[in-house]
Amino acid sequence: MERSLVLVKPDGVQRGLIGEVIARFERRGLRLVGAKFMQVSLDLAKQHYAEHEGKPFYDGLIAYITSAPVMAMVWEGPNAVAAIRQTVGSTKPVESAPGTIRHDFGLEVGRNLIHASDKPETGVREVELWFKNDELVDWTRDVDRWVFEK
Ligand code: IDP
Ligand code: MG
Repeated sequence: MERSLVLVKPDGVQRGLIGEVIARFERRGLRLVGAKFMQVSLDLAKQHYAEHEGKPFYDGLIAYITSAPVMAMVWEGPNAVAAIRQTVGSTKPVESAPGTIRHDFGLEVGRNLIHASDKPETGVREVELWFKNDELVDWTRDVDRWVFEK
């Protein structure tokens, strides 16, 4: 089953949107596999955003993600990465479709509330980076057969 890392970033946590984000993914039919409320270390922030090192917004991005606690989660489902990115919206809130999280709650790219893995391979790498194996729960729901075709 495909998996994505999801972070409710510090602005989302400060604005009381953890429940809103969880509700949207639950409603979508995705299955929660792991969750932890945590302060992000500088080391983890740098590993997570390594691909952006050297870009003009990099220092601000590291300061943002380490500025206050985040809610880190793993969600799974068929096409979970694409489904979650769709619910999250585009990187820039003003380019996000109405109804997406970034559209409905955001204005600025540097305060875009949420992170989601961008490809299935990224999902695998990010889940490994953020969670130990024993922090992830393998489980099934009674409703799975009404959400998942196979
Ligand atoms: P994504 O979060 O939609 O995958 P990425 O391009 O991977 O977007 O960028 C990672 C994060 O870096 C964004 O979510 C946003 O917080 C921040 N970011 C990207 N571009 C800018 C920018 O131009 N200014 C400020 N922050 C940015
Ligand atoms: Mg990205």
